[in-house]
Amino acid sequence: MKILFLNGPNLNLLGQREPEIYGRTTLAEIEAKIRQRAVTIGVEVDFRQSNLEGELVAWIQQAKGKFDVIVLNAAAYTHTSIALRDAIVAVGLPVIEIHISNVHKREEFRHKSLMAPVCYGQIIGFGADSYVLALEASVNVTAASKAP
Ligand code: CA2
Repeated sequence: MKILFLNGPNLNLLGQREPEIYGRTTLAEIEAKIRQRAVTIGVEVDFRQSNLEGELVAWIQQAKGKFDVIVLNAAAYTHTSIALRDAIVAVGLPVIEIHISNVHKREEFRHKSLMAPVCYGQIIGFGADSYVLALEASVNVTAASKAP
């Protein structure tokens, strides 16, 4: 089983600024934790970040036939990107939307996700653990879709 983790704009800055919102863990540290846990549960992971909408769209499109589940923190594109939403629909893979912060406790413009209606589910507000919870959830998503 292969899981693709995609991270959107500015998430490369994690751990460096706004620790009261996003914590002190860097994206590299999150990736290391995910890779460690993936070995334990016996799944393969790829972990990527881009500040470019088009690159994220391309990665979602290319995931078909290569990955079983996509875990997506689209960052600010969550609230704006019809292109990412269309790519999720086109790829036809289960996508788990995740956020580090609880977007519903924050500014109103973060309450709306254009991704949510086309995603399998959401994991929001658990800090860096949102990634670990999504990894665990990914295994169950595939298991459920293979059930008789
Ligand atoms: O809580 C999340 O995971 C978000 O996806 C993070 C996005 C934000 O636009 C979403 O509304 C919620 C922002 C990612 C930028 O991260 C930074 C980290 C450190 C310093 C500045 C930005």
